Amino acid sequence: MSCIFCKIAAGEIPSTAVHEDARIYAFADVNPRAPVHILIVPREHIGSLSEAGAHHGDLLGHLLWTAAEIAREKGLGKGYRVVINSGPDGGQTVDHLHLHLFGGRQMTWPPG
Ligand code: DGP
Repeated sequence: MSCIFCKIAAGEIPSTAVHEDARIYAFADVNPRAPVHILIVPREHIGSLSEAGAHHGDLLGHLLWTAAEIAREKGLGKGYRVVINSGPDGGQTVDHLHLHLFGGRQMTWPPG
């Protein structure tokens, strides 16, 4: 297993846990771009959103719902942003599907 997010989700590499259950793990981003910047990953290795299959629909929904749940726990009542970078043009740098949850400041649009 060489994937860094697989190792983080398995506890083999230290991280600051925010939330976890049998299917997913959420932790603080090492290079935060907002006062709240959390990564939410499936424990199952899925390389990117484009590699997710129809059978992952429930898992994808659970990842999104968990982002909203963490946002509530973090008091992000004024709003937040959830981002999935997919592939090189999408800006994905770690090849394990992950959601970014950003909050605690005004977001700008369009993203870069
Ligand atoms: P992306 O560019 O969408 O693939 O985002 C990858 C994010 O992962 C980036 O914001 C930095 C974060 N990251 C990379 N390596 C580590 C790590 O070892 N620990 C933590 N906590 N975050 C990491």
